[in-house]
Amino acid sequence: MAKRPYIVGNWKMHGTRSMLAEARAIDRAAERLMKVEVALAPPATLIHATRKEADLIGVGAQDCHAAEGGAYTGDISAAMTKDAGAGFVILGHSERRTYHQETDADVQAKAASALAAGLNVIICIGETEAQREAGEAEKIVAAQLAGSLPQTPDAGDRITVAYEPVWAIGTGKTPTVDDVNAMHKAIRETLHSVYGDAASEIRILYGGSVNAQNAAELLAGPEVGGALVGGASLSAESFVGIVVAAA
Ligand code: G2H
Repeated sequence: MAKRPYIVGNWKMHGTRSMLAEARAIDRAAERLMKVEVALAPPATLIHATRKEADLIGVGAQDCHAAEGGAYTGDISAAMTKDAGAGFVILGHSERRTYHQETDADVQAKAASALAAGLNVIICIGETEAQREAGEAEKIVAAQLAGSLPQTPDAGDRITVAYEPVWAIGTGKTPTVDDVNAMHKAIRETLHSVYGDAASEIRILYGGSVNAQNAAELLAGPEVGGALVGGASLSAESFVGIVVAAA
């Protein structure tokens, strides 16, 4: 059976406890919209409280460390993330790759650690504007994906991929629907080459300036399994609009 569309809110470095009202409202809407799998990734400081406030939606983290534990001041392991109430973790977001110099190998190690700790993973990949203009987008994304995927084919049903063109993140610019479809088809091919049949289980999300107005169009492609949403996930009203568009 085909999986439900998956709509994930990535709050990035936004939110204190006052934002829990938005999580509650999103949870209530999810109850009406069971055709869609809805999740939020608040900052680490709010994972536990969000899990307590929201019964129905998935709650996840935006990063974890690859090591099981040790002298890594300020970092949080996958097991700690799970213990805080997360069911999944977003890994390899372009903001982590840019501001924390995360490599594909780092993302792969984090993904292996997260799966071992019992977390599902959302692995992010995407090309820059210069790479797209040079006609290299599919090649770059395929290489990023192959280097970032954990070597665990039996975990296909616990892995999600998010295609987020770097130039579309928080900019209000989006690729054409045809470009999204072409990229998702290419990503599916890479997944099959790495995981074989298990790749069919993996949902491929689109991320980058998704909002309630453009969601229906961006989500309509045959290989688009949902959306990873940043700015528009910060208010329940706009995020629920995207969930409605996906239903
Ligand atoms: C892309 C996305 C969420 P936004 O980073 O991961 O953010 O929807 O604000 O472009």
